[in-house]
Amino acid sequence: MRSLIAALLLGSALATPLPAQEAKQTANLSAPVKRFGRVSYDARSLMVDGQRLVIWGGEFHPFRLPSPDLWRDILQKMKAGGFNTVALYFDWGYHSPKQGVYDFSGIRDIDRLLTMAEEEGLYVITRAGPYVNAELSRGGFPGWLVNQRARARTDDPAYLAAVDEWLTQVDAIVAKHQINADPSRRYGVILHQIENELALTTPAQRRYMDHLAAKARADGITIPLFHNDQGRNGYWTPESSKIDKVVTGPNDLYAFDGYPGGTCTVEGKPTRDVAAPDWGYYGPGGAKGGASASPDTPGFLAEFGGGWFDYWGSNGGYACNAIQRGKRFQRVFYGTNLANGIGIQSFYMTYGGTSWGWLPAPVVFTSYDYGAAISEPRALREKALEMKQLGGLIASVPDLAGMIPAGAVEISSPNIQIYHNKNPETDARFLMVAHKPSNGQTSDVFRFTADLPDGRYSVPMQLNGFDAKWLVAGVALGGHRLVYSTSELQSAQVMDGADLMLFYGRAGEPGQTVLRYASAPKVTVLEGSATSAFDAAKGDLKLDYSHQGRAVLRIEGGGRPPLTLILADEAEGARYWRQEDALVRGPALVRSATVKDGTLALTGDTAEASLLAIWAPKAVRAVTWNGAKVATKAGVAGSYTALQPLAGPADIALPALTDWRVAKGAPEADPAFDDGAWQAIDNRPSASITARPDGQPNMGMDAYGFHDGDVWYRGRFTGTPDARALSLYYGAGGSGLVQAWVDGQFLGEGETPAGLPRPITTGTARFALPAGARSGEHVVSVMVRNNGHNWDLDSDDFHKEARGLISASLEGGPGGRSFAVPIAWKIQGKQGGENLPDVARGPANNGGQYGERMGWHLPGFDDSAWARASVPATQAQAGTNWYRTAFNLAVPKGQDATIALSFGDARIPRSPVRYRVLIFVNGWNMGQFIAHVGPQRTFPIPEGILNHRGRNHVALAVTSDGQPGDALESVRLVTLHTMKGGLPVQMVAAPNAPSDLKE
Ligand code: IPT
Repeated sequence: MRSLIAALLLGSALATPLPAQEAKQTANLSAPVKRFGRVSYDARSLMVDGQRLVIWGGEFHPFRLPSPDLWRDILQKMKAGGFNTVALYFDWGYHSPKQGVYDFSGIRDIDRLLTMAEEEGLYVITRAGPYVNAELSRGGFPGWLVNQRARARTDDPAYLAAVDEWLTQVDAIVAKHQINADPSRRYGVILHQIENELALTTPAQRRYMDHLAAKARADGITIPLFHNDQGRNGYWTPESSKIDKVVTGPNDLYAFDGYPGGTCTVEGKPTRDVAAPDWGYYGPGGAKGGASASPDTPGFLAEFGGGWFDYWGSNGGYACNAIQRGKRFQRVFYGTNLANGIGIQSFYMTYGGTSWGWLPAPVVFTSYDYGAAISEPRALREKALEMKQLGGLIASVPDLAGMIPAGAVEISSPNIQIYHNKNPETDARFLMVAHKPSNGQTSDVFRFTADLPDGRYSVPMQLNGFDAKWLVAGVALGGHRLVYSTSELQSAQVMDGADLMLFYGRAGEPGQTVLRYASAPKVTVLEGSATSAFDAAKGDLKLDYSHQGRAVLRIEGGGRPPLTLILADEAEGARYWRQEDALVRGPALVRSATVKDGTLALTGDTAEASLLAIWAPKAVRAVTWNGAKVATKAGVAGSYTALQPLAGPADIALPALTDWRVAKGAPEADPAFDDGAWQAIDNRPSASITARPDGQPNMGMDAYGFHDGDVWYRGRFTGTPDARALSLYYGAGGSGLVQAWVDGQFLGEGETPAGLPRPITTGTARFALPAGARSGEHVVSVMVRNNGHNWDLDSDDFHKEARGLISASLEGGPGGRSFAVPIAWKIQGKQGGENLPDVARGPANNGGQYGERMGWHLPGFDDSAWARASVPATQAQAGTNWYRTAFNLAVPKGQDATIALSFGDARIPRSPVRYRVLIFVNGWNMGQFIAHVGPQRTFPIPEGILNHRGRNHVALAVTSDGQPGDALESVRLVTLHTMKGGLPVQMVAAPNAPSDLKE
C-alpha cells in the first residue's frame, strides 16, 4: 500500500497525466504521529483523540466587537455557517495601558469568550501575539512598549521581560481552555500561535522564538505550537523537518498565510486575474523551491483571504471585497487548498468587526468589515451561505481529512482540471472540479472518466462560469454507499437508523447521483422530478434530475436502511441548516437545535415571515422556536412543517436626531489657558526610530505617556524680527492632522495623506506667522491627531516612529532658514496618560481632546449649560467643537438589530467639505469620520454599547479649519441589519458621568 501511495504521489501511476491534475510534491507519509495530549498530527492531518479532522476555521477578533454578549452571536453564526473552528487574535495593547497593568474583565474577558466557544461547539486556535499585526495600532503592541529601547521581536532581555508579562497572563487563560485541560471536554483550544509573520530569521530571532515556545510550555500550554509565515517561505518550519532551504524554529507545526486572488479595482470592481495557487501536493514547491516547506507536518494555512481590508481615502472597497473573495472564490480557492492537502485552513476574516476608538493602524479606517462572510453589522452575507454548504460537506464526510492524491482522471475538455484525492484508509474520493486555470470563466459541458472505488465511471458534468465543484465518490454515508454524485453534498445525517441526505447543484444544471444496492430498491419521488435506473449487474441505482427548486425522493429496500434524498438547487439548499439532531429548512439562521423530553427546541433568526420544516428523530413530539411552541403538521418524507409561518422582524422606528447642543472644545488655543498642570517637554531619552533635528528636545507624545489619539502642545517663545513661518514636523499616522494657533489666532492645519500600500505617516506643516509674533512673548498651541502607530510588519521597530510633534521651528520667508528660537513646550494628552481613569472602556477609547479630558463624551455629562445648535451646521469655529444630543430607542423585544450613525450623503465616499468627527456613543469612541477623505460614512454601533431599549447619548467632537461649510453635515440613525431573533444583550458596564472616572 505504502509504495502504491508513494507511486501516486510521484504522479506516475495512472494514465493520461494531462490535462488532469498531477501530484508534484511529496509529503512524508511515513512521518511519525506526534502527540500533544489529545491533539496529534502526522503529515496528512491534525487529529483530536486520534480522529483525523479537517480544520475549517474562521478568524474573529473579540476586541473588534466591544459587546461580549454579541461574541456568542458571532460564534453561533460561525457554527451554523459550517465552521468547526474559530481563530482568535488577542491584542496585547488592548489589555495593558501601562507596564505591569493588565485587564481581562468586561469587553476584555477572553476567559468568557473561550468558554462561549466551547459551549457553542467550536475548536479554538489562539493567536496571542506578542505581535499580531492585524491592522492594529502597533500591530497589537501596547503603547508603553513604544518607549522601550530594546529592539522588539528579538531576544533583548528588556523586550522579553515585557513579553513575559503579557504571556504569563494570557497563557494562563489559554492553558485553562485547552482541550487537553479536561478529558471530558468536547471542544477547546487545539492549536496555539506564538509569533506572527516574523520574517527576520537571524540568530537573535531564533533565540526569541525559542523563548516564546519555552514560555508557552512553561505556562502549561501543551497543544501544538505554530508560527504564521507571511507566505509559503519556509520560515520557522519545525526542527524535525530537516530539509534544505528552510529556517527551522522551535514550533511544532509549520503554518503560513496567503491572500491570493487579486483585489478590487479603484472603481470597486472585482478582478479575477489570478488562479488559485497549488500550495501543496499539486504545486511545484514553496517559494524556496524543492519539496514542501514542511513535509512532516500537515498543510496549514493560518490565514487565507476571507476578504481584504480597506483604507483611508478609498472609494469604499468592502462591498467589492465581499465579492472578490466571496461566493465561488471560496469554492475555487479554498477547494484548491483542500485538494492540495491543506487540511487546516482559517479564513481571515470571518467576522471583521470594528476598529473602534484608537485601535486602527494608520492604514485602515474604523470599519474592519473586511468583506467577510459575516458583515460588520453581523449579517450573514451570501458567501456565508456558500460556506455553510461547503462546511456541511466537511462535517458530513470525515473521510475528507488526511486525503492524498489519487492519480489523474481523464477529462474531455481542456478547459477543466480535476483534483482527485483519496483517503488511504477508506479509499473515499474527493474530486475538486475547477476550470484550468482555476480563474477561468467559460461554460463547459464535459465528461470525466475515473477509476473510482466502485468501478470505472464516465461522468457527465457542467461547470459554468467562475466556479468549482466539490464532489465526493466511493464513500460510505450512514447506511448507504455513494458511488458518485455530480451534485454537491451539503448534509448527510442518520436519524433513527434511517438516512437523510441533502445534495445541491446550480439551478437548471442536470445532476446525476449513483448509489449502490444489493438489489433494486424502491424509489418514490415524493416531490419534484427525477428518473431512476437500476443496473443489476453493478448494483448501481442511477438517479437523473435537474437542479430546480427541490426534488424529494424516498429510497427503500435494496439491502439498506431507508433514505430520504433531497435534491436541491443551490438557493434551495442554502435554506437548510444542519444541526446535530435535526435538519431545518426556512429561517434565515438556525442557531441551535436541542432535543429534550420529546421537545425539539430551536433558536434562530428570521428576516421575514418564514415557513419552517424540520427533519428530526422520531422521539421529537413537540417543537419550539425561540422558546415559543410551534404547531406542526406532517410534511414530506417524515418531516414536520409549521402550521403558521414564523414571524419576521417588525420595522424599527428610529428617531431623528434633534435638540443638539454645542460647546467650543479647543480652549488650549487661548493664550490665557492654564496649562500649569501639563508636563513640560524636557530632554528625556527617546526610543523613537524617528530622527529629529539637532538641538530639539524629545517632543514625541509617547515619551510623556500619551500613546493614542489627540495630543496638545503649548509653547512660549520670544518673537524674532525675521521670522515669517512656524514649521512643524509631526507624526500622525494615515490621514492624521495637525492644527496650530499663535496667541489664539488659528494658523491653519496640515494633514498626512491617505492611501496604500503604506500611508505616509509623518509630515511637515508650515504656517505663516502673524506679523505681531515677530517680537514680544507669544503662545503657540498645537493639536496633533495621531491616527495610530505603524505596525511592525518587518520587525524593524517601525511602530516606534514618532507621534505628535517631532520638532518645531520658526523660519524665515519661503524656503528660508530656521532660527534658533527656543520654544518652551508643554504637553497634554489623554487624561491620566497610562493611568486610565476609565478602565472599562480601556486604553483605546480616549485621546487628549479637552472634551475627553473633561468627560464631555460620557452619557452622564450635564450639557444643559451648552448652547443650542442646529445640525447640519454651516460654519464651525476652527479647532474642535463638541455636539451632543440624546435619543430613545425602542427596538421590539426579541428582535436583533444593528443601528448605525450616518453622516451626510451616504451615496458618495467623501464630502466636498473638510472636517472630522470623533464619534462617541454612550461614552464609547465608536470611530472617526473624515468627511473629505472617506470612504466610511456610516458607523455601526453594536447593541450593548447602544441601548436598544432606552436612552442613548451621542457626543461628536467635530474638528474643522473653520472655513465656510467645513462643518458637521446631517447626522442620522439608520438600521443596517435586523432580524427577529437574536440573543439577549446586556449593556456593557462603564463609567456614566465624569464623577465616575478614577482620579
Ligand atoms: C497578515 C497578518 O498576519 C494579519 O495580521 C493581517 O495583517 C492580514 O495579513 C491582513 O489583513 S499580513 C499581510 C502582509 C499578508
